[in-house]
Amino acid sequence: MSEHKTIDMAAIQMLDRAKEIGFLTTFDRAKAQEPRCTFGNTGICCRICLQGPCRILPKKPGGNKGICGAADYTIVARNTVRYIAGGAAAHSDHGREIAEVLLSVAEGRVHDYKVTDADKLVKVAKKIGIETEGREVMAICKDVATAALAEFGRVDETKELTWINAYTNEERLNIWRKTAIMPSGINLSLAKLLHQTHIGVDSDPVNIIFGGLKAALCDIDGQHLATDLSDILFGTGVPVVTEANLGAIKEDKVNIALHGHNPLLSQMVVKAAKELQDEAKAAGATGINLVGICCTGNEVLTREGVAIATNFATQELAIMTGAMDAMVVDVQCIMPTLRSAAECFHTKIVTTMPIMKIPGSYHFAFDEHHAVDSAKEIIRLAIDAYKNRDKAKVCIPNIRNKVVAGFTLEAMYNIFAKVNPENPIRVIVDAIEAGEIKGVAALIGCNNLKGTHDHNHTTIAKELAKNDVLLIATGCSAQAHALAGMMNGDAVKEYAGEGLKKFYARLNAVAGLTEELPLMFHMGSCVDNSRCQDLATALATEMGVDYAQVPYVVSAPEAMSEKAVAIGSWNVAYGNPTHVGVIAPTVGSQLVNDVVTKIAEDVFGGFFFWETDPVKASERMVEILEERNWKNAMRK
Ligand code: SF4
Ligand code: MSK
Repeated sequence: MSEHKTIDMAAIQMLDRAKEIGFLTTFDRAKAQEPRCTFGNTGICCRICLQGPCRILPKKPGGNKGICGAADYTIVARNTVRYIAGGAAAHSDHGREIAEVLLSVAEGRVHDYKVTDADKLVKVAKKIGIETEGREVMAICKDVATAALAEFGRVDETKELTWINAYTNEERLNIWRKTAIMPSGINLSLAKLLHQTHIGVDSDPVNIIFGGLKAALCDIDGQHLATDLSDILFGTGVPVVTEANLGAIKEDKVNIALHGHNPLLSQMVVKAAKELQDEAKAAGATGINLVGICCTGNEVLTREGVAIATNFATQELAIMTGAMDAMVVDVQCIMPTLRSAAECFHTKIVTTMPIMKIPGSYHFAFDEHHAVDSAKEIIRLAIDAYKNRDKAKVCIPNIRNKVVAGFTLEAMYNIFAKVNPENPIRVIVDAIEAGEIKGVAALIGCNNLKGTHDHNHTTIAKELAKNDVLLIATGCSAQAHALAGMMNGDAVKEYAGEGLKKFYARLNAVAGLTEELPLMFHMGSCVDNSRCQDLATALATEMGVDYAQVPYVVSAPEAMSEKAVAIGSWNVAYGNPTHVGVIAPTVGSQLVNDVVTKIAEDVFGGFFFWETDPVKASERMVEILEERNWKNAMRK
């Protein structure tokens, strides 16, 4: 029985199928890891040098420190910030790749890409201080791409990162300057953090954590430029209506899943699929059907309306349908076992990035000069695979839910502007001031099989909505809500409190959309957490208060990846209370745990809290929203 593993009925069907055919999924592997090692689980296992692993063994003489003398607080702090370094490297490298392509566009070196949203280009250029008046689009484009690339290699520590400097309120920047966490260059800060945490360097846990926060600010910088430049290249999303869950895979079509994070090639697959529909028909299918998994899925959902197949924990199960002809993966959150799952069927796994290969899969190296050609080759591979599909093995759960998504901040403002054309963000602030909604919660992050798949995500969303909290969502959290049928207007009727219902009714009356607004605004992929923070910045600015007084909370109900640690950390540095629904590996040191859950609030106004029970976590989030000090601060 698979019920306790996931709340997703389609996944339950596919887990039973996997069992029938003897394929061991991530759910089986998670079980095999129990019981967990207490040292690793609490963060007091150090493997930073070859003398290790060292564990903290307080009862043994000499065992209360590592061989080099590192205490529990040093080990826990180092382990934690190395997660941040990994996450920030992943997000910012994603941003750098987009910037490289944008520069190639500006210099006329590529033909498959172009500036799709010139308004966004000008908006970003103005924001980061690039002259736009009377200039050619391509000249502005070159300056923006060059400014983005300069974020990585800057070594002059008297300079500051351009993006966070431009998109963050001055008061907050001053807090970062005072605490010496304002970064100058992304590569420099990440290299310094790895240096700082090498054996025999920093043993001061607070200093190590502050080094980690500097890296976390590199993470949001890389995310923000990734979002901005992707919008410039591929367009800024507008509301779309589509569907989610494994029922979005179509028996009569050539099915291709787009999975990972970087939209550079997947956007080209979307383009090429439109052109090659006839080839699919010639092979006996009725056409090509694209579906998304993880954040590449969110990118093509937001801009192209591509349906969501599933999220992180259940990616292998998309193959268990027997109807997935190809899965195209780029970087991050891709399970190496996809290839073994594919071996049970006819599915082709296609890797596309030089740093991400899976033995035995097909590799089409991404090349910006021939991206559409590669995309076409990939689609033809899928069409060939379709011809070999064993119809007897096809078993697609008949579960799909309506999804209304595509809510970039610009798209949200377009709707709010129908109520308040001069000042769209006032629409949320008015609702908060009137007590109609208690505030805003950003539901973000991954799946973590230490709990039941998607249970924390969906329970927290329902509880907060019931308490009149306006919800925004990104990443696999957004996908969890979509899979569960909560990302549409019916969910507002079913789960929202009276205040939130009134708020939505007012917007629906003027929005002019074909569908009612959903229970949560899907703001995009993991890097699009930058859009969520821009919303928080707009609220702080409009309310005339510091971030730490805004009724805004963040929750990563099933956090898993290093990137999630980085995102949570910059949220805390911004002053945002941040819930994590798994126990973090900081608990092995009371000191470090107190720093991130208590002392952080004194310094930044933001803090972490760990709560695995989603109902208790929601209650705490509602309390936090009610405790936020915006009323007093606004009166001053
Ligand atoms: Fe052990 Fe110190 Fe090496 Fe860590 S750095 S593995 S605590 S000797
Ligand atoms: S994909 S980082 S599991 S959200 Fe962005 Fe999902 Fe987390 Fe990956």
